[in-house]
Amino acid sequence: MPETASSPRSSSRGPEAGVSEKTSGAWDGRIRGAAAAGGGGNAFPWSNAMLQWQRTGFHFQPQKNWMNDPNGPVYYKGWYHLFYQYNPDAAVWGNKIAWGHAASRDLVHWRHLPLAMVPDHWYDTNGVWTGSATTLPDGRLAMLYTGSTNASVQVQCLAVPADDADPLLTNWTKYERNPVLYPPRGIGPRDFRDPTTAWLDPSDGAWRIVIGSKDDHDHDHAGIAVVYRSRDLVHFDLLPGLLHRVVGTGMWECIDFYPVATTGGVDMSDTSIGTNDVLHVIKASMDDDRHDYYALGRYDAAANAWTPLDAARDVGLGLRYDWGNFYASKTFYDPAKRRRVLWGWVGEADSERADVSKGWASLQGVPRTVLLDTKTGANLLQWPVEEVETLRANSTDLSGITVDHGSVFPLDLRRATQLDIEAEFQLDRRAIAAALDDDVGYSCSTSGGAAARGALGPFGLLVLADRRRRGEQTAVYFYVDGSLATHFCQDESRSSRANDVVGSAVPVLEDEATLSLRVLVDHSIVESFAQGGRSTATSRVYS
Ligand code: DQQ
Repeated sequence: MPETASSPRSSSRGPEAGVSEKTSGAWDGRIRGAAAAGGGGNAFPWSNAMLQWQRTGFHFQPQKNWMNDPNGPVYYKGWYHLFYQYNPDAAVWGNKIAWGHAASRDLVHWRHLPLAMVPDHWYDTNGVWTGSATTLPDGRLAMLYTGSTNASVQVQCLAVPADDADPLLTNWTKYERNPVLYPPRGIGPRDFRDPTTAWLDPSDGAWRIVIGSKDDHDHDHAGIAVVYRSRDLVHFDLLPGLLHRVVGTGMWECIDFYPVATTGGVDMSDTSIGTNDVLHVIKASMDDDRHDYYALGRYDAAANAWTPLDAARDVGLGLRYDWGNFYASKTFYDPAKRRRVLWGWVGEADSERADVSKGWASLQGVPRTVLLDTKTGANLLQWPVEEVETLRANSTDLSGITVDHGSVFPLDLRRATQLDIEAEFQLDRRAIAAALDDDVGYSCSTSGGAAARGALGPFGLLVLADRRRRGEQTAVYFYVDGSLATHFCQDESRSSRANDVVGSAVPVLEDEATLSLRVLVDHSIVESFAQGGRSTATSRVYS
């Protein structure tokens, strides 16, 4: 870690950076870090100046108040649009949730725009909830979203831009005959929300959408995904059966469903492309544990069914987008750069009182490019969109650093509050042998975090580290256990109110000689990507 961010609350605070004192094992690695210039310009009049430093530079956040899920991300006439769940009145979630709106040319610099939709009809008076954008064959847009009605029934509604010629999509018109979909028989009126982007099924040229719910008829607490067919996004027919169902997972919010190329190509135009050379991802946001789980599988459109590649890693049982704070995410296809881009909501880990005090709550993670990892064939790769690299204002390269068992390597670099760090670690052969002799299994969450020592781990980086403030630090590290499984973890216990150690095992192939990390630090967020994006962890940090 070449530089570290520290709180500007005290200008005398001396930042420190380095490999953890608790680090064990030996590695020889290269570290490259760049201080990001960032968006800056935080002109909002703070209700609490002491908390101002927590505002981010390059992670999206509204100018004030509460935000949650990303909604309807889309590229339109040269602009990226991000809509989001927003409370215009307070820094807490409320029953008058509207759609905030911002637009960008590059996914990094954002222009805040007027609210796109507010709760102003009986069918969404309790909230204009989450929805998705669909680009029609002629280039126009349609937005499907969930309305929470005056009786708190969840219904699906349609809206379109008031002026298709406006690239900023400033005004939206709700369909006059909303809602277009009511909860079907057998589904709870409050368990039917968050329609996906629609795709055209090649077999009949009609649209399909997925909506999440839960099914507790057999007391098995199953999460489910239902599919509707429509010719006009106004009239919908429920398809027989379920796209998928997983016992024990509860309500599925914010389902995402999209193809990834098995050939490694990036041009995954949309879900309409058919099933050759693709796998399909189902992502569900689990209301029970508030994490985003995904699984890879095969989609049989004719049978209206999706089957996981690996039943042991079905939706909700195995893979997560992020092992930290990341929820209600949504992807969109970017036709300008022929890539799929993921947004995810990063909530606060502090108290509601602190949020009210600082006058805002929540961030979005950096937009991430999503691809199938064709080397493993078993997971996705997530990586910050390339535009993030344009923020690198200056950089420092360090290489050939050797850190022995238990040592710390302080990186005496300039102070910065925004960092983009890339680090590579090469393991020492003797340490590998010692790990085999010495070690047993490991779990990020239960094995003692960065404070525990094994033969080959933890080793990694300390960010937002300040030795003078009682060891304030966030450890981003690897741990190789006795079966040589590699774990990627982020220890929040000395920096965040959440007090967790988050992470998971990360696949490392036999021919891979190095372990790699990319860590984005942006004032009060640490967002980390391990081994090229096979695993990620996002933490909110409050020193
Ligand atoms: N947030 C929205 C819902 C969604 C939930 C309401 C997920 O549509 O299910 O703000 O965070």
